[in-house]
Amino acid sequence: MTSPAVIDLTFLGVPVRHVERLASTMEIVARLAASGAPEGTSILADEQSAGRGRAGRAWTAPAGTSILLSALLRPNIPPERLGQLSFLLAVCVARVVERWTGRSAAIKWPNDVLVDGMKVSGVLARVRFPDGGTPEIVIGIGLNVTTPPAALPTGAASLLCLTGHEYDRIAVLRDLLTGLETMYGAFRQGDVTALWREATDRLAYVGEEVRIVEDGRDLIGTLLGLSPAGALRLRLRDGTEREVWSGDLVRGPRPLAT
Ligand code: BT5
Repeated sequence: MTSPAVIDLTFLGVPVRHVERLASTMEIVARLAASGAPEGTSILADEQSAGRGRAGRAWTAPAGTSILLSALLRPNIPPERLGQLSFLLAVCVARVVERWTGRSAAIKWPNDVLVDGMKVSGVLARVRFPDGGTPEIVIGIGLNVTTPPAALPTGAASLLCLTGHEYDRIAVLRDLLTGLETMYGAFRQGDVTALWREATDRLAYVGEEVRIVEDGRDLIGTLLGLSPAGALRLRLRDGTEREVWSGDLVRGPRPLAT
């Protein structure tokens, strides 16, 4: 890891550390958390050599073209409310994408921000209960800002791809951090009704038949929405309703191409 520099940004009152290159911001913030770092500790990287998604997948981004951020939260809230957090993060990112591109941004369960079906951002929230009490959460946000189309995976887009404009990554990040602080204040106070309504309104593929894939098992149903606790609500083909907590959503009932 190159040594961290402080940039002119704070998150929850703590200066954001800026690192040119590291393995994964998730890993470094988790390590700082384990050594007692305060809430708000955050790292922005220009480049990751082992950027992570969920379930062992990779997050890839050419150097200096995207927001690669992790931050530490220690909310003193009951564990059953934590399931909402990744959607609330996605709402913050969706708002930023809309503000900077003028395009509508949707949330694909469980953690993608899409414009016209293309993935512009992915968010993560890794939760631990180190002392059995207050949760320790490392959030991760990858947002493609000035990534050229040819450098993106299939089905992905950046702010630049969406508008053709150049962007100041730090200005976009400043806007994102302000939104995250406001959202987190509401989340800590249990005052998320409006944010939750927005998460539900932004949910992609509502009313469509989708396939949820997890560990090779498929569940097909019509997407009904989100439960108040953060599960995906599906109506299965036999008419029963099911709440789903994890997996990958594939649009349409067809099997995945191999
Ligand atoms: C996610 O996982 O979408 C969460 C990604 C979180 C990344 C941030 S970057 C800062 C922090 N540090 C980390 O190491 N991670 C977090 P998932 O739903 O599993 O999606 C992963 C999939 O997204 C990959 O398998 C690719 O198909 C796709 N993908 C990879 N890089 C992408 C990119 N730059 N833009 C759009 N899609 C991408």
